[in-house]
Amino acid sequence: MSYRIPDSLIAEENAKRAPALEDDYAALGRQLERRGLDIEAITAKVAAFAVAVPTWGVGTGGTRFARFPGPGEPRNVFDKLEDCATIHQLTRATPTCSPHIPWDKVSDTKELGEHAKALGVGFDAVNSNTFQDQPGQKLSYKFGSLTHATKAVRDQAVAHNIECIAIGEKLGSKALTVWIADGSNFPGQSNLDHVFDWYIESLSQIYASLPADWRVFLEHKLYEPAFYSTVIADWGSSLMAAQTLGPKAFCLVDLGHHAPNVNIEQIVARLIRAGRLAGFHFNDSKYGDDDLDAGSIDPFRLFRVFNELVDAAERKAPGFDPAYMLDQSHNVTDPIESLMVSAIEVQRAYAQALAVDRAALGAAQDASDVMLAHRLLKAGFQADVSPILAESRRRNGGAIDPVATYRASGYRSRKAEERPDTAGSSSGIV
Ligand code: RM4
Ligand code: MN
Ligand code: MN
Repeated sequence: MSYRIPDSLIAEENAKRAPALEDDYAALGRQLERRGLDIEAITAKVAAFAVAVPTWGVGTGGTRFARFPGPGEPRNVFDKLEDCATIHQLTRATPTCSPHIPWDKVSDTKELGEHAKALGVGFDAVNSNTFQDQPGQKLSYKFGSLTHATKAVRDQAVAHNIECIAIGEKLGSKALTVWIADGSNFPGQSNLDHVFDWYIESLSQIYASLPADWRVFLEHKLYEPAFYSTVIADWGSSLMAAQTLGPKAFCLVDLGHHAPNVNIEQIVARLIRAGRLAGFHFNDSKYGDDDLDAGSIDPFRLFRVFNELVDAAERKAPGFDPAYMLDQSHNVTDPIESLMVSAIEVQRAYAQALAVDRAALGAAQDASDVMLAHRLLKAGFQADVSPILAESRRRNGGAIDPVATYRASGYRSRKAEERPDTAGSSSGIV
């Protein structure tokens, strides 16, 4: 039987921290009340908020230069799900995980579903992978996949996506996320117009295979691995494709997939307006698609994104139902710690956005009172909502301090004993 953190340890750890939390929560409640905000209403919303974890995130990631795996790396998707379950056990913020096929492909999908069920985790969107060649694969994706100039390669990539849907159906997923690396490295390498036609042609076939209650998430990315042009490089291309495909196609925003300084929150606002926001892959970045931990570099940007989301939820924007997921690479930290902290940072941005006095903000905007509007928005960002996050975890049965509790449990060293064979691990993005 593999090690799980006992609930009694969480209770013991929480008992140590409860008096300070109660103090801080009461003080924050009074502070918010002076601004006309009800702490209990915010806590209830935060407690109901969930963000999915990517199965590939629990393995140590790396760069094109090296990967430095830590002890007790998950060796396969069964181990990965255990780690995902631990993240949820402590944070109560990550009830689902998002599989990547074929990285997580197993011979018996039913067994995988049962394993997840026993661990208390569900499945979020399934991610297809046509950006690598797999051992024994018939045709190569070196020059593209869904938009390859050769029809047989496009057909192979379409078939892979349809297989992902079939696997996802068995696991209880309701969405397919498609990110392709297709693009070009040299001007003249490909016809910028034809590749879009092929994208639509291939995606239409995938779309036709979607079960009635499924959605397809189109993920755009500016560059990398193609360095001159990428077929679905931006939200404009993504939206054109989604609108051409039909009502089950939505545009996914990965925070790392934009040019530096782009106003991502405005992109989010536009996609909400079009009724086509699929959701997010949260991470942070400094230079490009750095896949750094969500909220570690620019928490204010994360807050600004959530400001749009809370605004949309409050005005009941039609079709607004975003899926939240983390998508990042942990090169120098324990992935479990990184994912727990990142999930909390995403919740923090949400709580801060809920701590904006929206009626006052609207009035200041209507009166063109620039400084007041800015200060009202900033008041949400500047509120230290940590007690709300801790209290919502505690109420849901999680840890007041997930990282401290995780370290106290010795989970990682237990896994190092249980999972001796790390040499062949394929987890983590390299
Ligand atoms: C890509 C993109 C996809 C993810 C892969 C691993 O840059 O973000 O969502 O599946 O990385
Ligand atoms: Mn992504
Ligand atoms: Mn990415």
